[in-house]
Amino acid sequence: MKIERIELRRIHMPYVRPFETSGWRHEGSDALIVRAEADGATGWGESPVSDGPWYNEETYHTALLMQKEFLGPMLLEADISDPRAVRHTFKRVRANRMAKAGLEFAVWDLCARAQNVSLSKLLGGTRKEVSVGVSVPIKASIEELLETVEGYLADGYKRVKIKIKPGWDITPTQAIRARWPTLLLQVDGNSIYRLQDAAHLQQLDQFDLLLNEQPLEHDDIFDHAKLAKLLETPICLDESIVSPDHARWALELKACGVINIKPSRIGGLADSVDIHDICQAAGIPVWHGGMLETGIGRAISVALASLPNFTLPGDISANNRYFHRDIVTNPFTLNKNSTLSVPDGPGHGAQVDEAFLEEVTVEKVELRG
Ligand code: OSB
Ligand code: MG
Repeated sequence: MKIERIELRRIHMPYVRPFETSGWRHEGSDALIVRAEADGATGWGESPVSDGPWYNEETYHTALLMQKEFLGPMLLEADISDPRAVRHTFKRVRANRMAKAGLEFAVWDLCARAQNVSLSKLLGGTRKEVSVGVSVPIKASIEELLETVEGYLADGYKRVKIKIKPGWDITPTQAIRARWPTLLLQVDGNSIYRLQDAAHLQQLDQFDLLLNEQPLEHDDIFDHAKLAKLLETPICLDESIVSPDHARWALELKACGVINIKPSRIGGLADSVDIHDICQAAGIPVWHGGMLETGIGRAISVALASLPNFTLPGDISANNRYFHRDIVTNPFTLNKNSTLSVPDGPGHGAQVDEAFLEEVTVEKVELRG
């Protein structure tokens, strides 16, 4: 099968609330939305990039440029009957994984729809529901943090992650733990600490956390292995794991006890499934991270998280935790047991609201085979 047409859009869509981490603050989504067409079928993907290279090296400018000048033309040349082969089509291009992922997702969706199967099924998913939690940004005060967490618990979320940084780590964690002694709780520093901070991070061990996510450098595995020996709380790697090889290296070095899988960070679903399998064989649990995706990326996440070794709750909250109005007509809603239901219709299942997508589009590029 050959792709005949690719449409790339940069959108801007405000979040319900600003999202702040140790390194950046965002008021809304600046994702790239990908539409791919072949033989009368359409597939949708998303590159959850932003205005700056804060999480990884990509931005909406670089990702759109890579898609327009290199990746899109390569895809239009390729035979796309097997979505697992897209990574080989893109192999000559170094890094730029979010740019690759948005296109690869659209091909998976297109192929699943063409075969009339769900994306979950095509990926090897086994679950009908996936467990989810909520990622809580850095707040201006402990009072505001506790109020926010209370709101999410009232919504039905049963696992909370808080963003931390020096000066906003021990105190907020302690405050949440004091108020909710048995809550499933974890922290994420987004690469703000150094190995010399080990003694400081040891203070978090007293709060019975599920994991401590990516404390050290975005590209580090070596120092995380040293830190892991000094902490009781399992280290979870996010930023550092960008390929199956990185996962293998991290496991061999014992740099982490858990891996966060985000298919956009890894450059696509095929490599994400490989990382899932590597971890499963090693007895290491994985969970599905999030990049505050729109309804398109969210449906892709839910499909991937339906694979068996996703045994910890994902950062895949319901659409209304992110957007008052999303670009899909069938948003996910939270089930009573803190889960989202896995769609069983063809493709990833997100029904795109094309009129609203047009309204939030800032820039549009068309490529033809
Ligand atoms: O580090 O997990 C992260 C959002 C943007 C970039 C990086 C991260 C996050 C989150 C949000 O934690 C997770 C979500 O999508 O709800
Ligand atoms: Mg993270």
